[in-house]
Amino acid sequence: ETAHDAGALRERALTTLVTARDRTTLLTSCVADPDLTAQHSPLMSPLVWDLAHIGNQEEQWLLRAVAGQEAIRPEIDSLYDAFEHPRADRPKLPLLPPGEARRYAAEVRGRALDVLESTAFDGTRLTEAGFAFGMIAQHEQQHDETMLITHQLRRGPQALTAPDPDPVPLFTGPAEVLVPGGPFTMGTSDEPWALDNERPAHRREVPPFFIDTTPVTNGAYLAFVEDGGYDDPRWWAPEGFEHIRRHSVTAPLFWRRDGRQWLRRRFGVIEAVPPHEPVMHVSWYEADAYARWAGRRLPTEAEWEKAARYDPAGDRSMRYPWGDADPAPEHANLGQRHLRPGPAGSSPAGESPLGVRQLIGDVWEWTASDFLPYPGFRAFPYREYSEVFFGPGYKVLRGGSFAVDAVACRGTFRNWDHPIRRQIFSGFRTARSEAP
Ligand code: AVJ
Ligand code: FE
Repeated sequence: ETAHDAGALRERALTTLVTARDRTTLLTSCVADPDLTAQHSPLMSPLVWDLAHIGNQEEQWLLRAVAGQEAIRPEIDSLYDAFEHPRADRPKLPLLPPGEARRYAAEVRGRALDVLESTAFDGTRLTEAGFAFGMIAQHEQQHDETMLITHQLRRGPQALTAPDPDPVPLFTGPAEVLVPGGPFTMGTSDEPWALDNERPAHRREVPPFFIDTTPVTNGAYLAFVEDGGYDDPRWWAPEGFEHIRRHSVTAPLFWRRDGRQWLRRRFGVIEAVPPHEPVMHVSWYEADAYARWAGRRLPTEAEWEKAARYDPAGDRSMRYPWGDADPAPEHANLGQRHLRPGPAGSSPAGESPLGVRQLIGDVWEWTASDFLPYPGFRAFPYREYSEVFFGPGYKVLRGGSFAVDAVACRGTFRNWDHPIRRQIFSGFRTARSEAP
């Protein structure tokens, strides 16, 4: 690489690390310290665990793996190993208290910025194009989204505020678009900070299909609820129906019926469910059931990516629906600029060549697919990022939510979770095969 490239990469790495830390600081200072150590939900870690885990991962990868430094506090590694302690057990661990966790993360960061200054970006696979720095910035942003989920689950008064997305005219475009059949390139081999599960690029044959122009809205989902959708086993995968019965699930998480109105709790504030906003906090089972009720189905992961990346004019896959440019605010609702998705039809500048909207940002979108490796997959740099999760226990989500930062979001980015999960910022859109 030329000195210019290295300088630009170093600048980008610095900016993304600083952006992530500013967000982490906001999420861990907008409530009092006792709220950082509290268990707000057995589904989540105490916020102070995420904070020190962010620092510990940064120490392991940037200080130890890249720079060969000795551990600062080797005794804490196992406390912050996500595989050693389930989330529900973490409040009982001898965690670093908030002040110590902040000091630890700050010390690691200070050293990491020194490492960034002195590391060449063309050495090992870990440092090539600044990968380790990009991976750590993405890791911190992913935990920032996790912490935002914890804030949503937290009881008590509002701690976070943000302006609402701009209002948009009611979307009156076509409800679905046809994606032509044929092969396209899925995944990537040349996106420098793409994670292991997005690699390598490979050709996929995708038969023609229709996909919703926008995510499914609260209003559309409410019709399913009011039609008795949660009481009718015809719409549900059997294990999904059993799950909603056992746990008395009758509507999206955080929704409550109040007479003839539906209310929801959103970051400590009760509001009427907004009909034109994408539905959120539904499980894969709920998304799958809605789609069947509507006479449709969830898109496969390959269909989703083709809708998001395929440019018929150039017969190629782009980085994002709008092209190859990094996301700007007009393209997508990302980065916790707002604390909710935009109404259906938002961000016209971000639409795909085929006219599909809001593929990136707003809500994560469940796909029909299990989380599986692409042909030629190689775990990098550690098996526990992706490989140990491959299999039928996890469904793939695509596109990112309003809570995802641009550094951790692209047309190839893959997220995954158990099909019962719904505390995440999850929505969906539906598809159907073109009639033969
Ligand atoms: C990709 C969002 C499923 O949060 O479990 C964070 C990301 N991996 N630390 C998760 C991750 C290790 C991961 N997800
Ligand atoms: Fe992590």
